[in-house]
Amino acid sequence: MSKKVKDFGIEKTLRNLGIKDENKGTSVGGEYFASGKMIESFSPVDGELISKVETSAESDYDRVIETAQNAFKEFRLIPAPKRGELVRQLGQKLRQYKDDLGKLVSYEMGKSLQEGLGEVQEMIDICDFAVGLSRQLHGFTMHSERPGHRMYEQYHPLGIVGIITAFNFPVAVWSWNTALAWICGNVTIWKPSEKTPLCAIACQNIMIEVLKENNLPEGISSVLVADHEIGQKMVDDKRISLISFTGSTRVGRMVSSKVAERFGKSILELGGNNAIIISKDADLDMSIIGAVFGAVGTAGQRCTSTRRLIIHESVYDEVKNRLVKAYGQLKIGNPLDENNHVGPLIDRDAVEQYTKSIEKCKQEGGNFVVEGAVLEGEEYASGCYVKPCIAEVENSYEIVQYETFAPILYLIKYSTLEEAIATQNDVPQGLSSAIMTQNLREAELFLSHAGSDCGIANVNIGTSGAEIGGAFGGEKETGGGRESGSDVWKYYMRRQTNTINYTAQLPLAQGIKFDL
Ligand code: UN1
Repeated sequence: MSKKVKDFGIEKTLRNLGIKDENKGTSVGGEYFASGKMIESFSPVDGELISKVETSAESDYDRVIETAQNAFKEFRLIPAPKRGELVRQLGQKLRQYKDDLGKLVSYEMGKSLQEGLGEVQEMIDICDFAVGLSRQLHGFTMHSERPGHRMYEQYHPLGIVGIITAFNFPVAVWSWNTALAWICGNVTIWKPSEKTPLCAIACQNIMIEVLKENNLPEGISSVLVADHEIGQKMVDDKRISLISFTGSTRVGRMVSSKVAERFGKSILELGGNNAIIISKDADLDMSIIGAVFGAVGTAGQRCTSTRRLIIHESVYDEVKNRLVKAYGQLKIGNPLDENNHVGPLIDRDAVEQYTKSIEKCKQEGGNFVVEGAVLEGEEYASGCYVKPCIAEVENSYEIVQYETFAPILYLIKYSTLEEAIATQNDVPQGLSSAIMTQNLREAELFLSHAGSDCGIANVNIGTSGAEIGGAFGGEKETGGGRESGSDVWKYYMRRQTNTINYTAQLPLAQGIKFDL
């Protein structure tokens, strides 16, 4: 750990969260084991080795599945509000560990400390949400067409829920899935990103405390720190009823077809290519803040990051000039230092993607009004720090159609709102979208059937920072899945329709006669 980062108390944080110098990456609850290869987690903040993790091998995999299957038999019989109590206790622990976990997220993943803490807050919020929900897993009742019959529907747990997550939200996405999966009576197996294994071990350690304090069976919460081959096994495994996958469209396409082939269920949260339309009637002060935070927050590595600004021609130059000015004031550096706005990218591969995308954009004719650069010097020794940049482009450029996970913001000019909406929709992805306007007609058109085709459409806020209470996810190549709030819990259960005859006759439906 570099001397400068040491001052931020990371060593104590690791100790508090139970991270050792060498960790085993498979856990079925209290016990950790592993017999796979060793991986190392380096911090993009200072390039230092944080700790090592022995990954799960194939032989570990079956043990995890079997333990989970056994745990499910017991767990499904615990009443839902009691399972909610378990999630309530997890929420309490997360409050207790918020500072440490937020700091670890920041140090291992590279997002700002504020955003790391915000991510843990999302975990707390989804726990609270799930606790209430544990008493509201309602089905409908309906009137039977036959006399003396009662019809209703109920929801049952699925079994094992497999959760495969990305590096960019290394803790929150686990909690969105687990909090709902658990109140619904499922057990979970988590395969986190290999880029952020320590965040996963920290979460599991917190959950282990809850399981132990409640004397609950191992296998309710399992973790597999493993490579993509184990991920592939999960996807192909009939014993896993639901796969919740967050990641690239390329991998998501494969997950989707493989899970469908075995008639499993999947929730896919894949790439985004999110735009803000800045109208002639926009409040420009708000628009600039929303656009800059959306584009450079988490160094442009959120699925919901703002990648495109579609700006009305009458305010285009003003918006452009103000953005250039705002970008000039951005402080880039150690994300644990709250004076900085932008931290590093996750690793050097991401830096290469950033550089390549800039080159490609230039080749296609992009005009950079804020140039990009890979930063050098002592503070940037990890090699992962880049300068957020802005280019004027056409929406049709190949690079603009593609999601680069980096702070590159594209500017596009429009003259009519219909044209702006068409441009906003004219990308393969459909996660988040926004319009900045004070004009009711424009706002409503944007939200209408003729408006945004995304899973999330906002008015006068940016594209990122969705609250957990809504359903989160998107359309088209974003995969169509929904996570976290609203009635998303239904994805984690199987629906059953029940008809009960309380008469001494057996009338058949549809008026059919069958007398013997
Ligand atoms: C993601 O990037 O995968 O809306 C999730 C947001 C966050 C979640 C992003 N609440 O930006």
